[in-house]
Amino acid sequence: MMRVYGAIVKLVLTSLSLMVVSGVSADVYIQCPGDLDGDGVIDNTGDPFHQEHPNAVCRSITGGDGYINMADTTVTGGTRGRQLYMFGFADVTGVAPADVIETATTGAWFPGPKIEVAEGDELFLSLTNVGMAGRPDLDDPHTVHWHGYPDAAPIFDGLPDVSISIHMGGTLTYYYNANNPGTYMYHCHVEATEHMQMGMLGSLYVTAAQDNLQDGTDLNGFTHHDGYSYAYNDGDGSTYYDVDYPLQLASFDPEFHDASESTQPLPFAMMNDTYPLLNGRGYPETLIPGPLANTANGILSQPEDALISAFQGDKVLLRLSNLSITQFFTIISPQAPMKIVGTGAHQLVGTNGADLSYMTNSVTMGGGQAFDAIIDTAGLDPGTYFIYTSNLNNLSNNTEARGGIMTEIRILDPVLADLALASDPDEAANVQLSPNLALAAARAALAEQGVVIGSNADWLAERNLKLAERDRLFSDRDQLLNP
Ligand SMILES: [Cu+2]
Repeated sequence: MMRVYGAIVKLVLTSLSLMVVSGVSADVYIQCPGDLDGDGVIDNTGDPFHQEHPNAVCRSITGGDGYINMADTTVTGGTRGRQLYMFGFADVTGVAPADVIETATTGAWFPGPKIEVAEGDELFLSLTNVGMAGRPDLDDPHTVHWHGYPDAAPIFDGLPDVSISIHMGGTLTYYYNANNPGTYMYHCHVEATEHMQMGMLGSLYVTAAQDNLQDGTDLNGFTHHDGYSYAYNDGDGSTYYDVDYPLQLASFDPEFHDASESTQPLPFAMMNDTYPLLNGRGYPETLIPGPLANTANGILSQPEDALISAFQGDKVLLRLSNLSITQFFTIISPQAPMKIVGTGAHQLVGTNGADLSYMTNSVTMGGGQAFDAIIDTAGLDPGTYFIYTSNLNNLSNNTEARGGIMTEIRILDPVLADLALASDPDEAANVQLSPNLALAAARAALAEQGVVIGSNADWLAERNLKLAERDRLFSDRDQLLNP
């Protein structure tokens, strides 16, 4: 224990000294054991710092501002709906330190980068505050707070009143031991009502150590095999899943965002969230696979779709969370019942070991609540099923009806899906391409054509590349569904 605290103190002191330096140059300084060039990627596991932290995992994110589009295209008449100014996080893991500020300025995402770590990992999560270029009068700091996480060290808990917050140009590497599996969420805790309404939210989960048992291990009659995953260390395979999806609920008030962009008094008391969102999108954009580019600067600011695909027979784990600061939401799945196996990052088991999981078609979530819901598709025919909110006013994109919190579960015939995948062996890798890597690839492709990112014209070219990539993912997905 002392060793751990010693390491924490050392990290904090080094971070503080680096924060002072970072104001001087455009570089950012992050800490990642075995990362030799400062981009947040482990280069050398033989490095002495890494040998001290063999289970180290590194992520590098930024806090700042940016733009997002809502889904009300009928109202706006365009390909994207109403554009909103926002605050948010972005992933810069793999970006060279000298390029972080430029990459992430007005480059915020919503929701923030999904953070997934395995039980036993030590996460070195670096947060750089790139400032808010759209609001040069603001000098707000940012933090990362792991909501509901039971044992974050107070110094890394992100409450600005009692710990460190990160000012513009500064970087702090947060340090966490991932020792409690479950579904969490994270957000900025600085002026929380404002910064959360503006978009500083993200999904966070810790996968269970039970995933790494030896092949053939008996779990009270359930046989574990390599590649099996569980929501919790259940001891009996009852939280087994084949595929998991985050479904993060949130909502935006367009008048609040517009007031923020135009430096007007913020209407806290009149807050009225009329854009209900699932992974940062209203229906039907929840179904568009891959990241979406915004209309302000072409940045892929909406990284996460909410389309749920599974082969018939799969068990699908939905990691449901609500980070709305104004509303409860009820999610229903009328045709495909859900088994709730956990809430608040705790498996539903009594102190005497009794199974407290339950079957339901409906989950109601207050702000800050998370649920782990498993849908068993074994009894469902291949086809499309719907998940949506029963709060009818939340089935809209502001004034446009037929939107809001709704998505689809597409259950594929395993035989047909295998055929489609076999015809394109790169398919799996392409679908996994992260927004961050897609952006880097787009930049590299443009650089080869002699186009330097920076001017508006170049952004348009880059955006077109991204849209082409999105269309390609779209057609691949269609082919998979209708081979
Ligand atoms: Cu903030």
